[in-house]
Amino acid sequence: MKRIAVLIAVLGAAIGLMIPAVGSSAAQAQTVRVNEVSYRISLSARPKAGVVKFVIRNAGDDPHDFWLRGGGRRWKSRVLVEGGSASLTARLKKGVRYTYWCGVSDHASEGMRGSFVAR
Ligand SMILES: [Cu+2]
Repeated sequence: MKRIAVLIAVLGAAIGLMIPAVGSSAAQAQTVRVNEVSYRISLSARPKAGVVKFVIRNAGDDPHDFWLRGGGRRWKSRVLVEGGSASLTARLKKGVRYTYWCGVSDHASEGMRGSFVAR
């Protein structure tokens, strides 16, 4: 009988540990698709505050990468060849303006840049 009580206690603890994992930020992460063509970057949605997974796709003919900066932090993807993709995950702060751009050659000044405020 004592053994059963211990087993129930262990199971209870295990379930208790699992419940926060289900509701964690990973489960709530937004996915924002980033489409890059020469010379434009478009986001599928305006990113909200919290954990955001940017899925970047180079749909153009030239190499492109993706940089993101704001709130004292900076993220960058590797350079993607034509048809390439990558992802980066960032935790965005509410009310902070983030800027994004392609860092290859003069692509940013050609129009591959933008910004948003995380709400
Ligand atoms: Cu580019």
